[in-house]
Amino acid sequence: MNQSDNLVNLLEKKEIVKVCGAYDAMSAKLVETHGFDAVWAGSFAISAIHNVPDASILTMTEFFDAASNMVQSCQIPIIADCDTGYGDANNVRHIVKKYENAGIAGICIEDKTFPKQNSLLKNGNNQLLSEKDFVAKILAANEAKQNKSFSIIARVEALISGIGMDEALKRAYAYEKAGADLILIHSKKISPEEIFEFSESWKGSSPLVAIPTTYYSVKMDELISHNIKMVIYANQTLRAAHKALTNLLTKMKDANNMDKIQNEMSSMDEIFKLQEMFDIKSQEKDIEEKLRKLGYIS
Ligand code: SPV
Ligand code: MG
Repeated sequence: MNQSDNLVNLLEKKEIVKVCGAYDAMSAKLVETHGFDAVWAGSFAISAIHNVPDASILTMTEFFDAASNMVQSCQIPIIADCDTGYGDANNVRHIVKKYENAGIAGICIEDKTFPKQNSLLKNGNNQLLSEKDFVAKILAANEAKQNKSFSIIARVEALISGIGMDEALKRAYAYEKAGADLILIHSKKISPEEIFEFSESWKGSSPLVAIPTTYYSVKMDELISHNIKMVIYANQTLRAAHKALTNLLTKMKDANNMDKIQNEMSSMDEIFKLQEMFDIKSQEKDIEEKLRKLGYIS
């Protein structure tokens, strides 16, 4: 079964699909080994590891490469955050083909203008694209996908831009009608109230997605009882990695030896295990055996 089908199955079977953000193949693998359902290849985290702003600075190619590397290292679905779709409906048509062919399970596009800025930036630019132009992107995405399971997530930024609940709902219905498979309703409030108000008003059939970064105290059972079908923990892994490195480097800089930092790092063996270094030996043996059978080794 391909990963698009897998993601659709998860949405059908699970009360809530738990997605965790990653920024490269290793962090994606760790997300998988810790039991999450899917990986979010987020633009904030991927921009951060290139040390550039999450402001449409990296190109589609760089985001695509990051998500593709995750596909190579994982068995669980990868959901690619494609910002505004890197252009207009023509660009979206192209990325759907490219991402679907690469084994990515689905893409998320948001209804802001290009270049976008991260939605959680204080005083950031959150100008909305017209509903019509975003609907055109969703229509193009739908036409381009080969497998109907490939998920098109339409991200509604009306609450982020401050334009209000009515506009958020109106747009969500329009995006569903145009063929969006899921609706991501984003908020930068510290309480989940506006997300719950949205989900209680929502009469559409597309599952709802939430990213509780600012309203992090929200409980899983509250999300479930408020009709949220997918939760994305978008950037915690990136922020934890940043903090761990900062702490370690602070200690290392003035240390006379490395005794005190040993407990702050994973062992070489743990990394060897993750990167399947131990398999190299058995693979070499296997090839040796085959070479012997072919008469190259006596
Ligand atoms: C991301 O993780 O890149 C997102 C979510 O798009 S947010 O940072 O909240 O905009
Ligand atoms: Mg993003």
